[in-house]
Amino acid sequence: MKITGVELRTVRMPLVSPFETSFGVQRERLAVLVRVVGTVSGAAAGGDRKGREVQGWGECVAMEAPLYNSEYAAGSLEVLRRYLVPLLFREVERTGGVTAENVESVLAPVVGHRMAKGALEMAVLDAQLRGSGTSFASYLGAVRDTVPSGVSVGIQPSVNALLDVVGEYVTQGYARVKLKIRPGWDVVPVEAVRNRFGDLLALQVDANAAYSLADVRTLARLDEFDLLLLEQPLARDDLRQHAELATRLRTPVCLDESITSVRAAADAIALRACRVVNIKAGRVGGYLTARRVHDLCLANGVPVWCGGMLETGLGRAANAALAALPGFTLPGDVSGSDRFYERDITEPIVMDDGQVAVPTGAGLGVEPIKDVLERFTVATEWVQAD
Ligand code: NPQ
Ligand code: MG
Repeated sequence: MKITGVELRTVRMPLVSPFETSFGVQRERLAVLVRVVGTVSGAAAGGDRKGREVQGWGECVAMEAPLYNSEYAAGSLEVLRRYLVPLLFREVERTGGVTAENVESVLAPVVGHRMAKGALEMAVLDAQLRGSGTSFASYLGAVRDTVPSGVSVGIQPSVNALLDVVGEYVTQGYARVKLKIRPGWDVVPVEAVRNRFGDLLALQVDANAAYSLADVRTLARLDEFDLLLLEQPLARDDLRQHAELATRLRTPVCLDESITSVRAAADAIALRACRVVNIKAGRVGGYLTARRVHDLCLANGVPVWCGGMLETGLGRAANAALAALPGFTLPGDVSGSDRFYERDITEPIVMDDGQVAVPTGAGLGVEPIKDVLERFTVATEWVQAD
């Protein structure tokens, strides 16, 4: 497609309740959205020589502050406006167009900033697929039309509060519960949840890198609670220590923050640093790379599941499509929009009977609702070819 303009929009959405993790408490979701506007020609336009207008949406999952990883919303916005979008325009000028499949190589001169790159690739892919009438799911290779829906439960003020919150999600029918843990909030709350809800509850925990190898004894105490997995216990850049820890635990170790690329996933598997992989498209630079991480894990017999970054309906729709690939054998953090938002910017993604439907429409299959989008928008700018 030819790209004529890119809109960068910042939205600020209140969360239904504070979300606390080992790195802090979030009360709002600030997100950068990317809208790519362009034209498609030839076969994709049904033989229309002049080209047909298309647009596509992307969502950058970087948080407002660099707490989950080094990226942060204002930094993503700056790198998009100043480097990434201009690289795309230069490519269009040089070759007459871009495809989602070559966005990664076009953006490769910029080091890092995978979440920003992933958002731009997602927008180009959405536009391309809307142009050809193909859904994200069908393009990525989905094999299911619904995906099991898990929920991530933040650190609570007390164990009683935690039991109430988990009870609510269990009643709603979530297929799996993930508890956020940190030193001082681990064995006691996990034991309480296991005792209250019984052995049949699919339960796992996420430490967001809050422990060190000195905590092996505490982490090993979690073994008795039959957890599906322990997510990212140690530092993001320490595969070796994760491998060491894994030999001391019965609970499978899963990596999230550490898996920043196909190469990182290959290293983690080769080093036996994890037995399960959390895939987040933004963290690895987009849905195309996410699919390659999936393919690698599937080939190595490593189960994967789809992580979540408090996405709006746009990212949530794309995640549902990704989670429908064959290697996603564990429920993901693909919950209903109402888990985080009173009002989503798209038609809400709905959890029903523990499942989320995979969108079937062209591209993402969902679109922002104009007045809702405007209500949450705090800044908009256009980047145009010079
Ligand atoms: C995780 N998410 O798996 C992340 C981390 C996370 C659903 O547990 C604002 C925006 C707050 C993104 C808090 C879940 C966030 C965020 C936590 C992502 O590690
Ligand atoms: Mg995580």
